[in-house]
Amino acid sequence: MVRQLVLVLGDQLCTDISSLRDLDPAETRILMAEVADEAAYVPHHRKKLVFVFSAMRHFAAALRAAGWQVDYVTLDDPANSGSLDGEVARARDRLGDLPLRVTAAGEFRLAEIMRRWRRTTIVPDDRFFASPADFVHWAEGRAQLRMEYFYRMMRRRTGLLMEGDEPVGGQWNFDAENRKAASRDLLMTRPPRFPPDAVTQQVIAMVERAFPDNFGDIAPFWFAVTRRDAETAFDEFVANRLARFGTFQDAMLDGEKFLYHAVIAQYLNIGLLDPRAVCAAVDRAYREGAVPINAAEGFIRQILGWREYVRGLYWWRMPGYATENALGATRPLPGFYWTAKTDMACVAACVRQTREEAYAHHIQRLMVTGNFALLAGIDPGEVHRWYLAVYADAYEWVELPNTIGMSQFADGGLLASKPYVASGAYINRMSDYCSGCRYDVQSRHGADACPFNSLYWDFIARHSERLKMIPRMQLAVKNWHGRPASEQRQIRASAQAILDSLDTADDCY
Ligand code: FAD
Ligand code: DLZ
Ligand code: SF4
Repeated sequence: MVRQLVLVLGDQLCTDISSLRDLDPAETRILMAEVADEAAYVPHHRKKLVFVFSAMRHFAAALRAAGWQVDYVTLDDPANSGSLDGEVARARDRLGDLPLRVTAAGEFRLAEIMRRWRRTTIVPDDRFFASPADFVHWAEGRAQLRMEYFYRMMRRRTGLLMEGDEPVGGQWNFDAENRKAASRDLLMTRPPRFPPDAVTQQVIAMVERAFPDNFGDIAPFWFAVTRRDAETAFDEFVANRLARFGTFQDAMLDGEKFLYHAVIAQYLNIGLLDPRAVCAAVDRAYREGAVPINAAEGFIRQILGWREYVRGLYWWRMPGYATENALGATRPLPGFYWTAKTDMACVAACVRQTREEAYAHHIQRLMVTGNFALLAGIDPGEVHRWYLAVYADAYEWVELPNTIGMSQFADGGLLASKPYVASGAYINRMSDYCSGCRYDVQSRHGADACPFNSLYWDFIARHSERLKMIPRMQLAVKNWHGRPASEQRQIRASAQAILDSLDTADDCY
């Protein structure tokens, strides 16, 4: 006899999810539902929609094969109510007024909806190394939060890359070795591709019908949609690309979308990969001598450090965090974030690849599209909704702190010790975009000057009162004030021309 209903959300696709643990399949009915509300709270990239729905359908099949009874509601089911509220109510109408269990939602928005559900037990999501309460315990009372100290605490707690109480390799962080630019003669493997099976093809047809106007290419669709394939993708990364992950972590090459990155965040964030297993495998690869310490440490820091840190910060600071705007930025997001129609070769390349793959690596997000938005004073809420929509790995708990905190400095420095702003010189050093650009990366003003240059100095000038209080920005502020007034005027006039054109042009300037 069925005694309880368990709702499994689209980003909870693992059989040891806390809501199912210790339950008897004979007494449990699992509910999974593709609903319009979740598909449309931001205009998700179409590849992301195919990925989530196909992974959900494959997971439902895996649950059934393991003996569970699953009610699965497709998006195009005529009876579909369009919301998780509605689907829980419909399931209770069908099955009787059963008690509901669900693992806590990853996003504040949905957690608030779920809090209102009757006869519902919300079980903590323990797929993370630290709980939200662990983070608050660590953070509260600290004058300043820094990821590095949280990360060291997590290394000690997990024993990852530790020798007793000491970090392996004698230091905690090898970031200084991880800033090499890539060159064209580097050989790297691409992430493995998984051709769409019949289930995925059905989902593709459905998403094409239901979301004809959403941003993003569906084809070629090559993401893994099962745990087994996601594990194959991760194993390939460890075998072929991890060793150089650290060294070239910050590099960008035109046309090379993935470099030595893992391309696994989309799998981790919906449950197809387990962060503990991923970190353990990388720790092992280092101890077996297969990869150097700067690669293993750099990688584990991203997952054990950054990923956990931003989640803790999110739950600690929500709901207010979503609307923070410390720099008072109000300009609308330029149309070229959707069309890629801009002469800035770096921005165009990052937006194009985002449209093609629902993927850009960290430095493209942070130092190209994010950097431009910050320099140009784009409304951080608009920037946030763009990042949440366009990446296959985007969920608010991880995207929001990265955007509001790390990228846009909209929290006033809670997450980042300084704004991540840079002129064209940084992009030129770390990439080959500038050689194919119509702008001159060496010029600071004039019609052909790289927009990142004039906007960078204009940003420093606009915010100099605030920036001079930040030790790592003081040199830039001093540099600006040391420039001749005539040059300052020319730079600011160039910046203003760019900003004016952003306000008036629809898709380019
Ligand atoms: P790799 O570079 O190979 O890194 C390995 C793993 O480390 C990633 O898969 C990811 O799980 C983790 N990781 C790395 N950096 C971060 C970080 N800063 N925060 C949290 N986890 C990290 N990541 C998301 O998972 N979802 C998002 O919505 C998201 N939005 C972002 C928005 C902005 C503005 C910025 C600057 C970064 C964002 N990130 C986000 C972090 C990071 O860019 C992506 O995790 C990474 O690019 C995913 O690609 P990958 O799997 O190849 O990562
Ligand atoms: C991202 C997503 C999408 C696009 N669609 C669904 C859906 O139809 N049904 C569902 O259960 N989950 C979906 N998800 C994942 C949810 O948005 C995610 O569970 C919440 O954002 C909480 O993290
Ligand atoms: Fe980007 Fe400026 Fe280089 Fe052009 S010159 S690619 S706009 S950094």
